[in-house]
Parts: sequence; structure tokens; C-alpha cells
Amino acid sequence: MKHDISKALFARAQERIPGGVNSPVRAFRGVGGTPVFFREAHGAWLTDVDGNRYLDFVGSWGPMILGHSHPAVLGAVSEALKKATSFGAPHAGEVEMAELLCSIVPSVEKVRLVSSGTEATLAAIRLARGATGRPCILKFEGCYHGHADSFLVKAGSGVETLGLPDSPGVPEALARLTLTEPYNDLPAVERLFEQRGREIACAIIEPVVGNMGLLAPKEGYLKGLEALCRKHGVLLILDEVMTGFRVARGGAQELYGVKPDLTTFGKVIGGGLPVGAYGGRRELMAHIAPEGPVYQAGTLSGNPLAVAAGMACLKALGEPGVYERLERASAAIEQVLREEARAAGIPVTFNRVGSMWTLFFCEGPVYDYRSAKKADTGRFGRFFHAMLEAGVYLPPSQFEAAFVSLAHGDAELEHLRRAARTAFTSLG
Ligand code: KE4
Repeated sequence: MKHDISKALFARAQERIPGGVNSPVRAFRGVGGTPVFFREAHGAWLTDVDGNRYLDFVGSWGPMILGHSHPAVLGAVSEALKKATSFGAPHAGEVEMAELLCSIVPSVEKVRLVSSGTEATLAAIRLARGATGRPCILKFEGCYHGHADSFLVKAGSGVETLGLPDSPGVPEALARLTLTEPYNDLPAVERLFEQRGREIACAIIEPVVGNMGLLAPKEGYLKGLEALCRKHGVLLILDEVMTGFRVARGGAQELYGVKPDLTTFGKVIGGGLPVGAYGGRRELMAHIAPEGPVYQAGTLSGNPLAVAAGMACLKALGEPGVYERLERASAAIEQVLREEARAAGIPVTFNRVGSMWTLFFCEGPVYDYRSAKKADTGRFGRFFHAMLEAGVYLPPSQFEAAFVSLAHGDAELEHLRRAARTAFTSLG
């Protein structure tokens, strides 16, 4: 494949944009080489600026669950576009969106819309600190909750991909208030809560981790965490920015029967446009300004175009059989990748929850930060580029999740099998 135009654009981009990208993980630092610049996307397929086509397993990092350029989403945005692009004032769509979110996720009785997952999570921990009067938060190694200061401690995603110890610019005094424990280790949380529970406002967790590559919760882990939080007065925040409306209609909390105090959302609820949200119990959300004293605001929160896209996406996901279709497509993709890796004699661990998955280049099991870090990132990088050249676009990092959409059908599966056979064989 030729990538001349991508290379020329990347050279220009690096002159005026830090690292040539507007988000670090896009820079291919985790796999080497020059990032591909895209021109358009339809269904499960991407076309780059050099005219190359790829089967897409990034899906804009989760939002494109219907597939790219879905008619329902494009139509809704086109209609909204005829009326306004932004009001900076209330409009009916915000009320409908809040009612829809609360009707799908029972633990969410009130919800505030924002413009990104980071805004949602930083607001949720501020609310937890404001409501409890406690200074500390607990996060889990390898989990990523966006780039707010308090989260850039042993974070995943781009922080892990770039091998950053944590981030400069986060004051030591603040970082000290972020406690971390391994994911999937309940005794560790029990010991911490016994010692310091009274200082901890909340435990925030990716119920299914997507930002260390895909890590599934061990049997009983999430319910155990919920019980420990309840016992110690620690608010449980499920960060469902990635899992929300993806691993089940009601997210991971529906899948695992967990009742958090607060939930954060993003990605899917914007249908590809910028929407985040946080919500939970009525009495907790009552602390949020202007109803209460905990301040949070946003110029474009509830933007009418973004809300139109999000509502169209969420309504399409309400059609009968949608999650069964996603599960069938994702299971078939897993089978193809397992078969082709085995046929080529390449040892891999394949982790999957619903339509999120990761192929780790190491022996399993992979269930936490330490076991994920055993993966051979060099071999992943070679596999990534072999797949890219064969027309498959994977997340450009071993420590990210891949995403399946409703547009991944039989033709896409056959394309994947051909590409995977070539790529795995090239690693031999
Ligand atoms: P945003 O601020 O990027 O919208 O959301 C932050 C966030 C919060 N919580 C979870 C569980 C997330 O996965 C994310 C963002 N995910 C990354 C992908 N690993 C976004 C991609 C990027 O950083 O460019």
C-alpha cells in the first residue's frame, strides 16, 4: 500500500500540532511507523487519504457501534443542522436524552450531559468528594478515565502505550490523593479500606477494562467491590464511557448486576459527536450546581447536533436483536483470529466481552496490569502493520481494545480471515 499523502500530511501536522496528532494514541508510537490519515468512513470500512481501504476495528475508540455514517445518525444531524448548531440554552433534545438515558440505566435517576468522557469522570469524582467531604479517590492500575489530573496515576491507554510513568504537571499533593490497587484483586481493596476507608470518597473503575487491552472482571469481583464500598461509605463510580450501551443495552452494570452510586458515559451516547454524561442517585446529583454547591459547567454541554446524533444512535440500539447480532459477529471474529493464530503456531491470549476484544501476544491468563504487561509489544507492532497492509485497521497499541460494529458482517469476516492468515504467517 502507498501512504505518500499520509506521510506528507503527518510531516505538516508535526510542525503545528504536538506529535502531529490531537490525541496521543493516534500517533502510532505503540506500533511504530507513520499514522494513517483518513478521508471517509462508511459501515465497517475506512478509506485513507491515499485511497486505501481498511476494515475498521477501532470505530473511533467505541462510538461507531452502528458502523460509520449510519443513515439514522446522519439524518438526525442533518435535520438538527437546519435549525441551529448551538444555543447555549436549554432545548427539548436535552430533556429527551436525559429521560432516555435514565430509562435504560435504572441506577441513573438524574444525569448531566457534558462534552467528553474526561469531563464526565472529573465531574463525578468532584461530586463524590463534595458529597462525602473525603479527599482521596481509589482507581485501579491500568484503568484510564481520561486526562484529568487525578487520573494520571498508573493510568492505561495512551499513558501506558507511551510508557509514561505518570504525567508531569500533576502536583504531588494532588497525586497523593489518588490511591491505586490492582484490578481484579478484592483482598487488596479490603485491606486498603480497613486502613484508609474513611479518607476515600470514591472508587472509580472500568467495570470491563478497555484501556489495558481488554480485561474482564473475575467472577464476583464487581459485586464484591460494590459490597466493600457500601460497607465503608465509599461511593462506587462505574466508568462506562467505553462499556456503556456497548457490552449490553444497560452497560456492564446490567451485564454483571452491579448497582453503582454514579456512572459515567461517553463515546456511544454521542454517536460519533462529542457527548459525555454522568449520573446516579437523585440525592447525589442534587449536589450539582445550580441545584447544589458542587460546580460543573460547559459551553457546549447538551449541544443540539451532538444530542441528535446520540439519540439516533441510542434509539437504533433499542431495536430487537441488536445485542444478539453484535455478540454473533464478535464471537465469529474471535473464532477466526483464534483459528488463524493456532494454525500459524503463534501463542496469543484472546480476551473478549461482547463486542470489545484484545489479542494479547503472550500466554494467558491476562486479567490485570501485571499480566497484560507480559505481552510482546514488538510482535504486536509487527502484527499491526501486517494487518494494516492487508487492509485491516486495528487499535495502534497492544494496550487498547478493539471494537465490533453492527456493520461487521460475513464479507468483513472473510476479509479478516484472509488478512489474519497473511499476518500471523508473516510472524513465524
Ligand atoms: P474522552 O475524554 O477521551 O472522551 O474519554 C476519556 C475516557 C474515559 N473513560 C474511559 C473508560 C475511556 O476509555 C476514555 C477514553 N478512551 C480512549 C481510548 N482508550 C480514547 C482515545 C484517545 O484517548 O484518543
